[in-house]
This record gives sequence, structure tokens and C-alpha cells, in this order.
Amino acid sequence: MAVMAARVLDEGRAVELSFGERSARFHAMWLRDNALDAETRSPTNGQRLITVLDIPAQTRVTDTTIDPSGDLEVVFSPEQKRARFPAEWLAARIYDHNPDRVPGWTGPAIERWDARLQAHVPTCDYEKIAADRSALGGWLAAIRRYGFAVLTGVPTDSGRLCKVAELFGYVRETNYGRWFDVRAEVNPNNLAYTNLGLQAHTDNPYRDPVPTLQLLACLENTVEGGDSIVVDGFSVAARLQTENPRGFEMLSKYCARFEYSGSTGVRLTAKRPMIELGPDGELIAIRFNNRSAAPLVDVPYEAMEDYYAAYRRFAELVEDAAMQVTFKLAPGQLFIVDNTRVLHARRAFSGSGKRWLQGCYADKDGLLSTLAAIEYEGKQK
Ligand code: NM2
Ligand code: OGA
Ligand code: ZN
Repeated sequence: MAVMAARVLDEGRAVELSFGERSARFHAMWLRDNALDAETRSPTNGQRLITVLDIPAQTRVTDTTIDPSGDLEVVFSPEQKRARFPAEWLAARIYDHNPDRVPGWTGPAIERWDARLQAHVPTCDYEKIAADRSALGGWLAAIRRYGFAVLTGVPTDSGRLCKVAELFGYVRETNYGRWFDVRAEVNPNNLAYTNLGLQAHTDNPYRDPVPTLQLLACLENTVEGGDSIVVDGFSVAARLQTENPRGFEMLSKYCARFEYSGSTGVRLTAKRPMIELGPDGELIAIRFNNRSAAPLVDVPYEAMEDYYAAYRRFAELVEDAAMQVTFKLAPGQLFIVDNTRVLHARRAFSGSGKRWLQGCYADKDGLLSTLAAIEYEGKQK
């Protein structure tokens, strides 16, 4: 990768660089702000030492040179500052394009799936990922890609799932505890603690910020039923959008309400859409949970019927077998879901036998950070 040619544009307000097959413009201000020298960024931690106010508002590029290795050197006025940018660094940060992204888009790291994933459920072994960093990277990469993965060979001592979370990040403690037992109880504070079936859902939509990962580990399972189901909420959203753009608009444009007040001293509420888009239309999160859905008060009267039709259709698509991956957890097995994307369900189970799961929450930022660090280490070798 090399810069082949550089041309100053617009009286130094920008430069146009040619990388051979592709050219791209960069603003003088952008380049100055992102200079890589030791006065601009700390060599010890890479953090920026300057603020935007340290950059003269009239910053221009007055000169460009391409050094023998193909990297770019520029001179900024009025500072008379020289800065060097590796060609590869620039090429990886091109912003001179008009991406014609349709609302609901996702980046290249995400692959949507349906029932066909059943044939190759991403699965790793606990001992392997605990002992081998690149095996851990493989498991984490599957979670980034599919929002779901299984782990086998997990010791069934109580609380072990926290050790799994600690392999890549941090447990998110909530009112349910650092981790929680999921089994049928008398006077349960949550319907999860019964033998009832649970419609596919994301957990804790009544919390803001929502926990972005959930782990569910199986310690015992001798009941009839109790199978687990996972569904890619991003695939469901895409299907809804294709068949009914107005329905997609309803669920992404208007906020839903969620609440939980099942135990004394806890009254959690959140106001968020079922399909959350970023300001640039990126699909950010799905929130779907019949047990915690609160009365909708942010959908205008005129839109309520269409909203409910879209909500119903979303639920139908979630229940479509063509969208579902099903399995029955055995002791020593665990699954993890991206709780902003993948819905999980369980079938009802019998009163005879024993079913004991443990769950905990964690967050995706830690997982993605550990994965990126593992990938970075791999490149340094
Ligand atoms: N539990 C298992 O989000 C939910 O309310 C689902 C959560 C109680 C921690 C159940
Ligand atoms: C939960 C849940 C599923 C199960 O605890 O959040 O969805 O299989 N449990 O018990
Ligand atoms: Zn759940």
C-alpha cells in the first residue's frame, strides 16, 4: 500500500490522495487533528494530548511529499508543522464516500442467520478456550458474527459461568445478583423462575443501558421439555422490513416501554424502541419481551393499529420454525447470546425431574475489546 500521488485542493483546505486504483480526499483539519506525532498523541498510551481548540481554525496544508516507502508527509500552516501518515493508516480511514446505506444496515462483522445455522452451531470447549488464547478468540469471533455460541465441558460447580465471563470481560451485577439460579420456585419474583414456557425474548429491556450479553449454563436437566430456542432478531427485523417497510418503521420510529417491579424495592423502567437504529440507520438493538412490555404511550393514536400489526408480525416471524435454532441444554453446556440481537426462548417443562440453570449478564464492549486485542496480538507475530 502506497500513496501514488497527492494534490492540494481548495487552497489547502484538503488534499486528494491516489492509492492506485482508488483516490480519496482528506481535509486539512482532519489530518491535523489526527497527526500521529508525539506532541499530538502520547507515545505511551496513544491518547490525544491536544484539544480541537489547540488547532488553528485556519489550518491549511501548504505542502505534501510522498516519501520513498509511499507514506505521506504534509506541512500545515499556520503552525508550520510537519506530520507523517503511513499510507496503510490513511487507506484504512478513508471517509470520502457516500455509502448508500438502507436503514437497518449492519457492518461486515455481522452475519444474519436463520434455522440453517442449526447444522453448524458455533461451539467450543471450555478447557480449550480457558487454556488457549487463539481458541478463545475463535469463540469470541463467533459471538461477534452470530450473536450466539455454545460452550461445552463447563464444570458444573455453582457460579462457574462467571469464570467464563471473566475469560473475556466483566460480569454485570444486577438486582438478580452477580449470577442467578434459574429453576422453578415457589412465589417467584420473575416468570423465568417457573416451569412455564417463555416466548423468545431479550432479557431486561426494562434496564437502560440493557445488559448486552447473557450467559445461561446448565447444571442439571432431567425434565420433560425445557428445550432452548434462539432466534436472530436482526434476521427477523430484516424480514419484517422486506415484507412490510411500514411495520419496520413503526417498531423503529416509536419507543416502546418496558418495566419490572416483581420484587420489593425494585421498579425498573425504560423507554426504547423494539428495533433501535442509530442516527445513520445502523441496526443497533432489538428489544422484545412480552413479560416486561409496559403500556405503549409514545405511539400516536393514529399509528397504534399499525404499530400493533407490526408487533404481531414481528412475533409471528420470531415463532417461524425457519428462523429458530433449537437445542436442549445438558449439564456442562452453556450458551451465550448478544442480548441486543439474539432472542432466546424455552419450552415449558414438566414438574417431574429437575432443571437447574444459572445465568449471568456481561457486556459486549469487554468481549469485543478482548477479541480485538487477541486479533492484534496475532498480527504482531
Ligand atoms: N432473570 C432470569 O429479563 C427478564 O426479566 C428475564 C431474567 C430473572 C434474571 C428473566
Ligand atoms: C432467562 C431465561 C431460559 C431458560 O432466565 O432469562 O430466558 O431456559 N431462561 O430457562
Ligand atoms: Zn431470558
